[in-house]
Amino acid sequence: MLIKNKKRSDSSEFEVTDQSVYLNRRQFMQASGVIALGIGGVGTVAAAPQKGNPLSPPSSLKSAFANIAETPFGKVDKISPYDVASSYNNFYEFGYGKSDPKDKSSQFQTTPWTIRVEGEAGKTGVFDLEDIIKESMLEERIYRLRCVEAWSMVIPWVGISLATVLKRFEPTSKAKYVYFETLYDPKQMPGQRGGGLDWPYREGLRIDEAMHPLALLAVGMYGSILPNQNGAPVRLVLPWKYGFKSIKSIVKIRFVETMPETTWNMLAPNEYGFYANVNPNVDHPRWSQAQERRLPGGVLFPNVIETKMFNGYEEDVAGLYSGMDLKRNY
Ligand SMILES: Nc1nc2c(c(=O)[nH]1)N[C@H]1C(S)=C(S)[C@@H](COP(=O)(O)O)O[C@H]1N2
Ligand SMILES: [Mo]
Repeated sequence: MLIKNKKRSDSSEFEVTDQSVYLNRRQFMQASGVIALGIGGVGTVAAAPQKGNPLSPPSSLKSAFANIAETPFGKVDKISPYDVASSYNNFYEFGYGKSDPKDKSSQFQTTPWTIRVEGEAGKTGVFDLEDIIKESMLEERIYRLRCVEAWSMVIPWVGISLATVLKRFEPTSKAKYVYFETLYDPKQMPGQRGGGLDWPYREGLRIDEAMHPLALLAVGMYGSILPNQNGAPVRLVLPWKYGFKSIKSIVKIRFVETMPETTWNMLAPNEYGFYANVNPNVDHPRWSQAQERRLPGGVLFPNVIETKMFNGYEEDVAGLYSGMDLKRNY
């Protein structure tokens, strides 16, 4: 992961319109009593597209996306415009440039989609993503996303608590970790036709991290389904960890007893740890992690801010790591 100064992010072409549309819509719905505040509050949304997201859910998911519960997560942050979140991406399966994922993923097939569940669990097998989604109400969570490359965004995700989904598979007492895998399909994913990363992309979490209430299994953003470049149709979102832990386009979940191999850790263990918790006090060997560029930013307004411990979620997640040396377990 090299830091590239892409012109795309340094221009004023990222308009603030989406942001104001988003907030106005929300304020309007709150004022009119259509959506309630607080956990369990339910937004009834007439029809996609919503909030700057031009995509519509497939007909089988229309009702799921029409009933997205609002949550108190992230009300303080200014949401990044949809155009930025869906055009400045890391998804190496579609190329290494920031605009490659958007440019090269338009034909990516995401329906039907199944997830294979394996390992230390009572219920294993192949599950339809649609069935997984339909068993729970979708909720919205506005989270900060901090890439290890020192840029960040604020994204309103739509999904289901990861714990809720994992518990349905009834992990056994031997399930100390959870391993995730992205689709391997070089025909559809041009980046997989070459080297670079050891495909498929792999990630993993300690089971208590995976069960933490902040961990989200996301199937949408900005009120509708995920664009392909953001990891359609299903991905992790772990806001206290560097972005690379939030694995996209998941096809496999395996409950395991020992710490699994993960893509970036295998590639460069001295640069990317298994934990990868956002930590301004532990620099990457090649750059500082003390600050970040909050996108969108330009030449005149680089929008550099201080990076916070655990990306600002310290109160929520510090307990997961009590007694651990975070300089060693980076
Ligand atoms: N399968 C897969 N998942 C991935 C990546 C990837 O290259 N392949 N990139 C990661 C990185 S480095 C980041 S910062 C986030 C970016 O998510 P976004 O494009 O939705 O902002 O996805 C993560 N998940
Ligand atoms: Mo990243």
